[in-house]
Amino acid sequence: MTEKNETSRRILWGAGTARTLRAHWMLHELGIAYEMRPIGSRTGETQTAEFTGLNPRQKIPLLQDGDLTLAESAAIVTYLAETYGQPAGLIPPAGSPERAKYFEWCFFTMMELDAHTLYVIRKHTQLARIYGEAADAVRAAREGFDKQVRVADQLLGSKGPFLLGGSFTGADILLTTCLSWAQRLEVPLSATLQEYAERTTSREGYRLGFAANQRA
Ligand SMILES: N[C@@H](CCC(=O)N[C@@H](CS)C(=O)NCC(=O)O)C(=O)O
Repeated sequence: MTEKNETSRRILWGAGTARTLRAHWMLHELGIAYEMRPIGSRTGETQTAEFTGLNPRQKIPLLQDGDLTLAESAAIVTYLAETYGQPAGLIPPAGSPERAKYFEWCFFTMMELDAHTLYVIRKHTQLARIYGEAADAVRAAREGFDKQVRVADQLLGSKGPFLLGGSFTGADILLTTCLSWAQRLEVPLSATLQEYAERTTSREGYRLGFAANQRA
């Protein structure tokens, strides 16, 4: 797999959002070179013929790694960790109980925190001009986020320092980006979750990935 690292052309499409940050962050955790196409969301740049040809979903992030074209931020983070990050412990070994827990945290974070609650809040507040006002849905989503994220809060309060224990993994990238997103939406976080986010965002990979994720 490391030969691929040295020879294939790697291009990451997308910048400027919590979801694009996930891919930039993992690439910088791995320290592997890539080209950037920092197209933005809601700019029309995901609708061009060139990008639509690559991703008919018209969504960022999108990774090209040699012949592979891959959408979905959690899939990109997991693919990169599996292909290039096992020596660094960025994902547990395939088939292990720890890998099963890695998947549990990834799917939980993407579904219960990203899609079901944070994005619902965003849709009916910051994007209300498109999706409409829906105060009840926003209230329920805030409560839902609070209830669901408590699972991470309890685990990190009693174990940690990362979701899977001693090793920082792709699952921490997904959770941290959701926690930062929650803070931007003024959803309160417990002291344990704030300390966790301070720990994960103090990493060099985060600092470099965050800088790469800025749109000029
Ligand atoms: N589940 C997808 C969601 C991707 C997504 O919705 N991306 C948004 C930006 S955060 C997007 O590209 N929207 C299309 C646009 O705004 O043009 C993932 O995690 O990658």
